[in-house]
Amino acid sequence: MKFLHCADLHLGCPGGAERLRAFLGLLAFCKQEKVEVLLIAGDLFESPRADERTRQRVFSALGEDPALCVLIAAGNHDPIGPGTNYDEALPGNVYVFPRAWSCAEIPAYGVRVWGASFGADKEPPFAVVPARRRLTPGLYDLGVLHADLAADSPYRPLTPERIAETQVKYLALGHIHARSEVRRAGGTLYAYSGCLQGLGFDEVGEKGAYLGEVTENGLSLSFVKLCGSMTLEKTLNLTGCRSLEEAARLYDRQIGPLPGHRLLLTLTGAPGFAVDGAALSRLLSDRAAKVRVEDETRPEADASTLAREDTLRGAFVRRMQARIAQADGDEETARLALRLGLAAFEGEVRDDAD
Ligand SMILES: [Mn+2]
Repeated sequence: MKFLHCADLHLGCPGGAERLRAFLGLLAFCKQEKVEVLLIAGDLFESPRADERTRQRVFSALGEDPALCVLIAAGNHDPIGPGTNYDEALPGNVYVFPRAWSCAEIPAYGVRVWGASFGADKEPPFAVVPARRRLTPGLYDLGVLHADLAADSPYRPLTPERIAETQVKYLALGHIHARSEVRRAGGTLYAYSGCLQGLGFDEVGEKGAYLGEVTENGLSLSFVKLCGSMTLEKTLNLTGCRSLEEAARLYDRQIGPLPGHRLLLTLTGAPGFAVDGAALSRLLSDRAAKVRVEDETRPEADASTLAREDTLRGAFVRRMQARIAQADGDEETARLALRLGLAAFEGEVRDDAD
């Protein structure tokens, strides 16, 4: 039995066409990989009642393959209740959990899925795990829940102890947009899949879903990337650079183009010019779909100060200064060697290496 765990799709938000594309891509992946159970751990929609067009699009896509069982544990953005996204006739293969922790059995796939929905934009911790009597024996227990592992959270705080009490084999969590590794509490594995498609600079890296497969050997889990664009964090050390243009050339040599993605570039080191982050992001604007530059550079150290250091670097600077003094016409080359050497010290040699 194959299942896919996703969460926090936030469909129906302004500028969310890319999110809808990622969602449709996820359903295409389910079809291609013959996924049987899709667990959506909340915040499928951005709001309790998304616009008509988005809702129709989403539910008709979810209902397209009747062999795919879709189980939704609604979140704080899209709680269940009168007048909400889920208060209407849904496709027959789509099930939305009530507010209380309960289960849906799918004997055809040998699985039983436990879950609970948000009934409002906040939820207290869920109280009890119901006893399992009168349940069909031999089914594999999964869980799906929108919850927060922070103890004082208003969004259904959850502890590892409570997770263990659910006694499910895998608990699919939603709410936190950065995915977690798979962790264990008692006999239960659990993870946040993270959101499916990042939109801003604060949602960094690959986004996707957890793919699970249950065989006679047990459960295997792997993360699959399903997002379109990503925010990619890169660092550029500008020590030795004398101008913005030189910094842009260094970027092209060390990092290169990132078409379609968002570039979050942190500048470090001690450049020999006044860094203007906004001007550099304009200069690099065609290297990525969006560029943001964070300036963490520090003023260039004065060579005469460095020369007084009782370190390997100090010795290097003293020797290079002597060379510059003797250069006789080719001073520029010797100065460049000094700058590159200092950059190398920052990258590979500790200041206290002596
Ligand atoms: Mn949420």
